[in-house]
Amino acid sequence: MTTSSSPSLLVADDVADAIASGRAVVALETTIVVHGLPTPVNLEVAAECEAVVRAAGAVPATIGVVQGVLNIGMTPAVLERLADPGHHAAKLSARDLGLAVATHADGATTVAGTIAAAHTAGISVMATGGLGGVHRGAQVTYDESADLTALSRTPVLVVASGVKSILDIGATLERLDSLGVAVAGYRTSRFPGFYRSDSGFDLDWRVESPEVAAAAFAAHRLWSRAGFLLANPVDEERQLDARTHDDALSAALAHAQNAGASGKDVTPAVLAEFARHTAGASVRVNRDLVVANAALAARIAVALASLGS
Ligand code: PSU
Ligand code: MN
Repeated sequence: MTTSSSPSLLVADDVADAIASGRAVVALETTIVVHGLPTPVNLEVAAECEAVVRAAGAVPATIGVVQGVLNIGMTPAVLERLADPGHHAAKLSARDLGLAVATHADGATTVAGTIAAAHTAGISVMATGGLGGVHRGAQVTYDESADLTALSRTPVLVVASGVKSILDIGATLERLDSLGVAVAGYRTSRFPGFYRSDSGFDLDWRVESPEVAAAAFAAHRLWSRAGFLLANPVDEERQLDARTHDDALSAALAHAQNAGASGKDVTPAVLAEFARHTAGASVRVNRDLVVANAALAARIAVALASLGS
């Protein structure tokens, strides 16, 4: 059951109730489901994320645009329809939401699109796999994910396994610094590398518990309008081994370039080739880290709710 708050917005009843009573809610994105993971793993991961969020005592709010209506919380049937390749759902960053609504489009939200919608609805925690960032060669292409600028103006805590290893990680960390986004490692002093638990870059801050992460975010919000990136590394035993990772990375980057991928097609093209090159091993790691991030985000949302924040 869902309640229509306006003709272009549909907030699921359980999400609306939780927000109204100050209980924990975790926003989940849909780009990872529609454009990031292959079928049928994509829908399985989405269901697992919702399940681990509920198990931790929070309410999941999966966000996307369905026939021009921004859905905050959606049923598995609606998500399945959105993910159906026949529907050609668009990839929606924050700037695309108004256009998708006005043109009655179907679209999956990126981290940028998801936090814009979540914040407006009163949700302040989200989980994803890897945040978007500065692409390699951005000095020439200017390809820097709008996830970074969205985080710079949206006070939402995002749990991610760092940024995707296909990116220029050092440049991305510099941009997060310039943009005023708080960054901390969860039980690590090293920035995670998505498929690998350690990207090789140091972090200034680490937190050891969901309670401290929640307290840090609550304090951060007192004087900053920027977001907060909590970097949660994939389990070391579950990461992709270094050799497989590095081989797949060069192959995937070369493939995307030869295929002429540009703009919003770059990330999906590289991830798909990564999966092909590793015979699905990268998909298993991606699945593990996304589900772990959803579980951690839920514990932080619960801690934040108990702070009355
Ligand atoms: N995490 C994943 N897989 C993904 C993404 C995140 O494990 O596909 C998506 C998120 O929606 C993120 C987007 O916002 O990739 C970044 O896309 P781009 O580089 O085009 O900004
Ligand atoms: Mn881009």
